[in-house]
Amino acid sequence: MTFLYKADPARGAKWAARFAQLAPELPFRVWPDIGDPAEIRYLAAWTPDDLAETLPNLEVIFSVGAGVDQFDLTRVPPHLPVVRMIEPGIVEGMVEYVTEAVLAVHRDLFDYALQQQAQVWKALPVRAASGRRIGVLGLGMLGTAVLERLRLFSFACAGWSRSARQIEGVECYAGEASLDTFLARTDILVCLLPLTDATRGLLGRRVYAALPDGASLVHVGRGPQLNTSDLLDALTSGRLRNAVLDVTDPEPLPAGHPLWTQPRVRITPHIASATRPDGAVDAVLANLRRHRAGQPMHGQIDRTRGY
Ligand code: NDP
Ligand code: OXD
Repeated sequence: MTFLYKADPARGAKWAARFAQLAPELPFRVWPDIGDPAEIRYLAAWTPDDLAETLPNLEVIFSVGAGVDQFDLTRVPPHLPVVRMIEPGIVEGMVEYVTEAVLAVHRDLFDYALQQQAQVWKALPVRAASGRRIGVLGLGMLGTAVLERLRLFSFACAGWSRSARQIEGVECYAGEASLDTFLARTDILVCLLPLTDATRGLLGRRVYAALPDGASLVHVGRGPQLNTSDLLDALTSGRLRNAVLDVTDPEPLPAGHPLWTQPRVRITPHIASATRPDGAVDAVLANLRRHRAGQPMHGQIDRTRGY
């Protein structure tokens, strides 16, 4: 019975050390050194490629990330549970990133960066946080944690999800029919949706048109949710004021892409948050204990929903 890891090898070495410490009885291998394929019961991967089809005794596949959209689920036999990563490091990193981005927009740091380039010393009016409306697309593990932190600054917080949610201090909207109402009350829109057929291209003309004039975007979901040419149009026309993009389509964003030189766009290379190896191994081992006890694992995805 072996655990196979197939993702970044440097992180793999850290997983191996934690496994050796906490589960020495479970042999741990890093792809491509897979040993006897029949021995592999558990796989953790960013992209499993053909492994789910070719390992005869595989019982569970773990994603090393919070999302599973990078998996080709048509190549994962239907009986295999697919489990995404739920561990505290991902949440902490995302809360830090989005809080900084929202505060940067709120406190006009894009404007001050432009003023600095032009050597202009000019104070802009300060708006109270309670008068700034934050809207988060996606009220899952990450969207909820981000809103819980943003509420502490007294921002007017709202969120949108597929099914109805209740979060203290957050105006919750659910379903397609409420999207325009949610957008119309949002000054800073944060995207924390998983990539599915329903969310691909969602951040496009229709969303930008429904936001108030001069709204800003913080995109930390997945690149293909963003319609880049609609975003460029919205920024050029002034409909959207600023965009903070941690994810783009394609990734990496190629040199010469027009987004690189937009004065009101800030780009980071998909680093908003990352799984931390120790937390990841702890989460995986806890799930293996649940799996062996016949209990549901935390983060098992629903393939019909795609997340
Ligand atoms: P969850 O699965 O916990 O939450 C997803 C949320 O999105 C849920 O509230 C869900 O609604 C909502 N949702 C899904 N589809 C729709 C839809 N069609 N319409 C409305 N709401 C929808 O995910 P996480 O919070 O853990 O992560 C979200 C995403 O963040 C990940 O999938 C990944 O793409 C991205 N991510 C980005 C990182 C980065 O570094 N940039 C790092 C980690 C994650 P409901 O509550 O009804 O199910
Ligand atoms: C993730 C990511 O899904 O890194 O964890 O984007």
